[in-house]
Amino acid sequence: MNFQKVLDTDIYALTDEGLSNGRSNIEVVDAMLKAGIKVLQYREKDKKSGAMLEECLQIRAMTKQAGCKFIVNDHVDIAMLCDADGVHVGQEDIPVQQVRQLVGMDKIIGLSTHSPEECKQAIAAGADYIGVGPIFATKTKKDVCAPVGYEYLEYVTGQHSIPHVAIGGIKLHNIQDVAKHGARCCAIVSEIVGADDITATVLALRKAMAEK
Ligand code: 3NM
Repeated sequence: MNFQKVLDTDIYALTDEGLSNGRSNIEVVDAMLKAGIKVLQYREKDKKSGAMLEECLQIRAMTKQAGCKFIVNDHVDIAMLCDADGVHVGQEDIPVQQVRQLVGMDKIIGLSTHSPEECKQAIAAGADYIGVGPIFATKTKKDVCAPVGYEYLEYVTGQHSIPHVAIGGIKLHNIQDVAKHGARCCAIVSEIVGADDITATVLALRKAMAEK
């Protein structure tokens, strides 16, 4: 698989039912797919594994039909059971090499990184792409480090060819600036799942990026 192609899209959408204004993940994903989202991550921190698996099986079927890559956050077992395209892990989760032992070469492994050191380690460990953030302050992720601003993003885009996705506090009002600083793909939670009109918001985000 050409993993660069995986992130060859403008918007990487993530779920968060708690921020979805009373809508279910399934409703939100349906709207995201109607807006043409091509990479989607299932990210839920407070649900039981059984409920997550059930949702992921449903989302897998929906994303497959829409030609959208499906990545599961943290849960390697759920990613494998629902035949997701990949799994995304954080610095304190199961290390990339061990995730690779479990999922093999055919699945995408993404790793969150927050510094040049973590970027280099991610490449050495064989991550297929990295998260670069938080670009701005965000309340969506608990215990996240201070914003890395554009400095770290520019380091990654300038020094490395690993596929990367900018994340953290990216909104309609700043996405164009993030793109101007080199991000080719932006990962977004609250601005999309919390929007009244999810489809219109995705289209507006996409337009802002394209007009950089
Ligand atoms: N990871 P929002 S920041 C899931 O920096 C996540 O690794 C981050 O949510 C990182 O778009 C973040 O609502 C939350 O700010 C992004």
